[in-house]
Amino acid sequence: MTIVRRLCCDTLAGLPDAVRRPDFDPATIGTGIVHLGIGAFARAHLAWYTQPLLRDDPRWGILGVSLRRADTRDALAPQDFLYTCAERDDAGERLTVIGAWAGVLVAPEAPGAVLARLADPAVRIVTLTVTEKGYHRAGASGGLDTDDPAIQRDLTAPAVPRTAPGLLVAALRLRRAAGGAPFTVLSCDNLPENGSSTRRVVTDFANRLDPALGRFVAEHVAFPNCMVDRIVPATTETDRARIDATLGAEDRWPVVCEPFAQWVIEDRFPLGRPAWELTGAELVDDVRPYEAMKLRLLNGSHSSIAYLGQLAGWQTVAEAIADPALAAHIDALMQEIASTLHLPASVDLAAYRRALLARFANPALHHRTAQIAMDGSQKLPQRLFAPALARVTARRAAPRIALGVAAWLRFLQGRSDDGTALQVDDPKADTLTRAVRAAPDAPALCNAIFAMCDVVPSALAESDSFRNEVLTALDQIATMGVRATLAAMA
Ligand code: CS2
Repeated sequence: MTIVRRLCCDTLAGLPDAVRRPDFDPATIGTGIVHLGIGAFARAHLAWYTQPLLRDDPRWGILGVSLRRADTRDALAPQDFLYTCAERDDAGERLTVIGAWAGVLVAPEAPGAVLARLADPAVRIVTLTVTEKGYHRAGASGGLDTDDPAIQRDLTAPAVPRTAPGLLVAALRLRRAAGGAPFTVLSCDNLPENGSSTRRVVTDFANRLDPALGRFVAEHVAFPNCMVDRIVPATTETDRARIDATLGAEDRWPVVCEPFAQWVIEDRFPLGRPAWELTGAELVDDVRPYEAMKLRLLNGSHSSIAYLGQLAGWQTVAEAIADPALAAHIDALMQEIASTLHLPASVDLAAYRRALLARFANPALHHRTAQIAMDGSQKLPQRLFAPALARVTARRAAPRIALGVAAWLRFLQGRSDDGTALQVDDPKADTLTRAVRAAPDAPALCNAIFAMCDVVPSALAESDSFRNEVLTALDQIATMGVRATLAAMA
């Protein structure tokens, strides 16, 4: 019988020399940050930026909180919360063992323990990656969705919350009652003005419970905006097996990502922050221009590739972008979107676009189009509808954005170009699917989805020119399929 060594503090010293590892004892770090939603992205981004600072300042260790499942805690606890971050491209793979996590709690199992940690004055920042839907916003730019059953539940049982807004408010209430300073809330999700959006839902939630608490949140809690970027596809069994072979030890929960990473943060942390500028983060006064650039160019392209790819049968982003007509379309899409951005002179937009095309082509990442296609109703407002509206307002055509939107509508119909069934995974899946089924033809489909003003801004829905561009694209995809449509546009 072979005895497999498991990655943990005891086996760390025996790993191959090429594997980078913490230069501090992971067992001794404190908890200065609590992170809500410990998915692959935070493990490859927040932790990767924070780890190199922990030797000099071990107070900034991170406590992870899962809002739903126990799988991350169950995999990481026997590993002393260590795991491998594998940065991959065609030049190879660089492994770093991350030891920045002080532990992982599972909120549904132990809401009291999570609140107790959030109330601890040593915790100075709460970071979040709970995905777009985890904020429970009413529509793209709106406040808290009080019709959402999860929010209604938390409002009636605020001491044992399950949602991110509910947890933040319960914790802030405890800190206020104890006379302590509130933590800073740092959203690391791909929302427009992610800090301000979080502030809005948290303040709304607090106001509903107690207007004095609402005022406290509005006046005393900092919600800096930030732009996060790193492509981190879901880890596969093949990734795990390859990483185990290199480590010579078993790691049940590694993350795989590209070498590139970017983090632009507004420097508003009343209780202090780790010296993230030393590990490559850019601290700025106003993050909005960077955020719009990233959400529209990277994520807007990603969503377009995802829906076109799902229809055309391209399973991964790299496979899709290897098609010259798709690559030409994405390049043209980025040019169309670029005119909607207002960037500081220091940003070289042409270089940014070129770099994106190279990042999408990374052959070592298996970033599934199906993964990116999830939650379109939550993603498209900031990725495609916002730049489309900016084009329409400037009286300019937006055929490339319209093609991405048409691909989404077609995707919602649930069949690829060769008839394969497609899975619509979206918090609004029921409403979307019902609207699609009830629509007898393409104009009716477009009308039904454009009438959802919590998804499509009404000013855009009212634009005949944009609607016609989407209908033209829908017609082309329906008659020729995605590959021929792209070829005809190239
Ligand atoms: C992707 C993002 O899944 C998605 O919707 O577009 O996760 C993307 O990979 C990251 O935002 C890159 O920073």
